[in-house]
Amino acid sequence: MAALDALTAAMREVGDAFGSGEIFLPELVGAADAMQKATPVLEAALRGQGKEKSNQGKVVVGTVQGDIHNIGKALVASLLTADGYDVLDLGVDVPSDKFVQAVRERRPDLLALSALLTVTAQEQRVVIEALRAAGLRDGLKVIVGGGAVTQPFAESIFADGYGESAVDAVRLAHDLVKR
Ligand code: B12
Repeated sequence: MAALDALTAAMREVGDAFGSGEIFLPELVGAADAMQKATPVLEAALRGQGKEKSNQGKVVVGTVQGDIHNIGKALVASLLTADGYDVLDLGVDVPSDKFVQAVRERRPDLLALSALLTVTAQEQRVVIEALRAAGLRDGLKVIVGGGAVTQPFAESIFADGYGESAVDAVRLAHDLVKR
C-alpha cells in the first residue's frame, strides 16, 4: 500500500499548497487528473499481487449529491475491486433515489458513501433514511467516509461503519460482509 499512501499524501500536499495560495486551480485540477489516471494502474498492480480473490460480495459506491469529489471514492472502488468485490461505481453527485434504485436492482451486500464537503456529509444521512423508507436497509451494510465525515457522525446517522482511508474500506468490507 506504499504507492497508495504516497499518492494520497501528494494530493494532500497539493491541496495545502492550493489553500495557501502557492498554486492555483489549473495546477490543482492537473494533480487531481494525474491522481485519477494513477488509480486504475494501482488497481491492476494490486490485483496482480497475492492470491486471486473473487466473489467476495457485491458493493455499490458513490459520492453523495452536491459533491463532485471523485478521487477518494474511486480509490475505495479500486481497492475493493482489487480485493475481489464486484463493485458498481455510481460516480459523483449521486442523488439518494439513484442509490435506492441501485440497491433495489442490484441487492449489494455493502453500500459505500463518500462525502468531502461538510454540507454534503448530511446527504449520507438522507441516503440511509431513504433506504430505510424504501424497506431496503435491513441486511444491507452501509459504510461512510471522506474528509467531512467522522466516527461520531457515522454513528449519529446509523451507518454500520466509518473509515478514514480506502484501506479501511476494505477492512470494513471484510468485517461486515460474511458470505
Ligand atoms: C482535489 C480537490 C478538489 C477537486 C476535485 C477533483 C476530483 N475530480 O475529485 C476540485 C478542484 C474539482 C474541487 C472542487 C471543490 N472543492 Co475540493 N478539494 C480537493 C482536495 C485538494 C483534495 C481531495 C482529494 O482528492 N484528496 C485525495 C484523496 C485520495 O483523499 P480523500 O478524498 O480524502 O479520500 C480518502 C479518504 O477520505 C477515504 N474515503 C473517501 N471516501 C470514502 C468512502 C468510504 C466509505 C470510506 C471508508 C473511505 C473514504 O479514502 C480515500 C483514500 O484513502 C481537498 C483538500 C483535502 N485536504 O482533502 C479539497 C476540499 C475537499 N475541497 C473543498 C471545497 C470547499 C471545494 C469546492 C466547494 C470549492 C469551490 N468553492 O468551488 C469545490 C466543490 C464543488 C462540489 N460541489 O463538490 C474543501 C472542503 C471543505 C469542507 N469541509 O467542506 C477542501 C477540504 C479544501 C479546503 N481545505 O477547503 N476540489
